Amino acid sequence: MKRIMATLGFLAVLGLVGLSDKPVVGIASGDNVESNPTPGASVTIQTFQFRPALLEVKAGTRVTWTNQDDILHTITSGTPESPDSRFNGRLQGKGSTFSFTFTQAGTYSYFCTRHNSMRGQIRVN
Ligand SMILES: [Cu+2]
Repeated sequence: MKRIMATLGFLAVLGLVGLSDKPVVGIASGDNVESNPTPGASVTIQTFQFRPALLEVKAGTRVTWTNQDDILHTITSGTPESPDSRFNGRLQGKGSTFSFTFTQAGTYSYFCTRHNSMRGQIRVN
């Protein structure tokens, strides 16, 4: 029983530390204490396609795109019809990367400005 109380106290302290800083999604509940604070996910660009075209992540995830093509692609937020300038990465050639951290839930569309048929989405839960 003492051990349980100590654990609860420890979690309470963690909660206070989390609140003293800017609010962080996922710290409100003790259930998330063990989770990785900066989880990552990746999208590969290959033969003019984003893979996966739809990626689902939790809020706070840093997504990294890696270009496997030998030409320039961009990671531009929005759609060709209505870019929203949330992010805009340029991947010059093979091996270059771009990262963006999604902090708010929602569905984020992006595309390549050089090849408008290249489109992808990040769904943040
Ligand atoms: Cu492209």
